[in-house]
Amino acid sequence: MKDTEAILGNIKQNLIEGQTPQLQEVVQTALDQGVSAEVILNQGLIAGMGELGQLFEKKEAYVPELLLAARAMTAVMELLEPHMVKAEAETAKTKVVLGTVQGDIHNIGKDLVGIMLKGSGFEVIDLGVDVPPEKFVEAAKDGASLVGMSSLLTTSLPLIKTTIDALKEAGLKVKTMAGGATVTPAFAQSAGADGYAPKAAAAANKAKELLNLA
Ligand code: B1M
Repeated sequence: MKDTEAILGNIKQNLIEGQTPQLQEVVQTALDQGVSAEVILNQGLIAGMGELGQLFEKKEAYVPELLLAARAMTAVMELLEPHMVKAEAETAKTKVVLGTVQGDIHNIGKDLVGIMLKGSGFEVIDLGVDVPPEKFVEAAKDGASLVGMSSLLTTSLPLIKTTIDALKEAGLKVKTMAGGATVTPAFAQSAGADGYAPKAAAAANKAKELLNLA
């Protein structure tokens, strides 16, 4: 237990310092010692990102540090992904279009949602970041059952509604789901989203619920 706490502290520290090789090493050690990918992710990496976000707010960390941390996190997510992916037959071939809305380049939460959706067996079409509404619409036309939108900025929040409106105007009968640090359940509802999820794992469950696959 003490060892796990120490290792999680080490993970947080290396993430905050943006030390990619060291972070990869300590995450691999944690996995080898039997610490679950979920604990590493939630109590190590996401907790570390949260602390870094607070330092950024207090002007004790700056954009370059955030970028280094994001790069380190993306690198170790590759190590964690195989431990998080457990395909489930009932969702196979159900297509989900996913992206971070226009004006927003934060990708980590969206990538995690993608990993969890794939882990639940969905086929994920990841459009990346800064995705304009028309790109969501184009991708959704190709047989998607659900469109997932991520937003981390107050300034990009309105683009969730714009995107949902564009999907409706195109006559697409897809379900929609929104999430990300600035999205609240009330906002998601007011934007016309069919669903909201606070976390990546919850997003996979919500997707199944919305599509009656749960
Ligand atoms: Co930015 N940033 N950032 N940033 N950044 C935040 C979001 C901020 C809260 C920091 C702060 O001030 N405390 C703040 C936003 C404030 C606001 O608008 N209310 C902010 C700001 C202001 C900015 C800039 C404007 C800074 C500047 O340039 N002056 C700028 C904007 C750039 C742009 O997008 N146009 C900017 C830039 C950046 C970097 C590029 C440097 C970097 C991102 C790099 C990258 O993604 N590759 C960055 C980072 C790293 C952060 C913080 C520190 C961490 C974000 C993160 O990855 N979190 C962030 C502070 C914070 O969040 N505490 C911050 C970890 C991730 C796992 O969490 O994405 O929330 P999150 O995802 C969660 C859930 O929200 C959920 O699942 C995930 C986990 O389970 N979820 C979904 C996410 N998407 C979902 C979708 C779903 C369902 C659930 O359904 C579809």
